[in-house]
Amino acid sequence: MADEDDIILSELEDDDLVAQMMDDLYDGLADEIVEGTNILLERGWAPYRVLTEALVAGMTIVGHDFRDGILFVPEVLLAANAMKSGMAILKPLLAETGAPTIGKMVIGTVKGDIHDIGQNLVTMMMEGAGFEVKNIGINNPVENYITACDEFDADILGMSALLTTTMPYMKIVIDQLVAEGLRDKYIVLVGGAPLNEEFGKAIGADAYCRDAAVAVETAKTFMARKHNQRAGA
Ligand code: B1M
Repeated sequence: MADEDDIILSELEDDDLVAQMMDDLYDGLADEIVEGTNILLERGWAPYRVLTEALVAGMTIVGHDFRDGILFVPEVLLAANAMKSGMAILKPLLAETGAPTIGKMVIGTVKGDIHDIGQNLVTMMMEGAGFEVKNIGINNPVENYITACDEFDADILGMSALLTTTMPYMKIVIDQLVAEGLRDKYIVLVGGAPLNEEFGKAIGADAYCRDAAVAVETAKTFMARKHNQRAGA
């Protein structure tokens, strides 16, 4: 759009720049997000503030509109990609400044299933919300989950399945956690188009997450409970 081309990000006041970045994130404009992120950092914003007030806040709007059927997968992937471009700048700086990590999650698609678009979206949204995520990809047998959770010292185990034939494999993973005495060590979240809440309960997961925005909110809720339990112990 001609009007948009006329906007010079570096000439905007902080509030207007952040609002513009949210629009640009919504529109999946990665170059503009990189520019806006660098401008805020140059103006002395802490990396964590840029992440939360510009990128995460923008992605929250995207997540809501995705949930409400206003945005669709291609747009959301572009927005997520734009967010990743900003996050790539912030990631090393956040590590330096020790911004708080909300929690650590291992996520992967179960054995026999190669769909990964949804779980990649969940990964990006979780990272954007302040979680550390180890994404172990597709077609994961139970050993992959258990090894990754152990090595990564995960709080949360996330599983994705898109096929009615592969979703039962989630129960195999959970049963193995129980057999090894590990079930209570991890918050188990499951997701994927053919699942529902009843299925999540039936296989012994802590929660079913309808979409990436719900996954973030659910993970935050469970992590808060975990911290409260520790504090009360
Ligand atoms: Co496939 N496929 N596919 N496919 N495919 C489906 C799933 C299907 C519903 C299409 C259809 O027939 N209508 C159907 C399944 C039918 C069923 O089981 N009931 C199907 C089939 C049959 C197959 C094959 C068997 C086809 C064949 O070969 N004959 C085959 C299986 C391969 C295998 O896995 N072994 C197959 C292959 C493929 C492609 C490779 C071509 C491709 C995948 C590419 C890729 O992922 N890299 C593909 C695609 C793209 C689809 C559809 C069209 C789209 C899936 C998708 O990416 N959705 C799909 C139809 C559909 O779902 N409408 C279909 C977008 C994504 C953002 O949504 O993954 O649901 P979703 O993720 C959401 C939530 O579910 C949730 O958050 C995400 C973001 O909001 N979520 C989680 C997901 N995982 C989570 C984990 C969490 C939390 C939330 O953990 C905490």
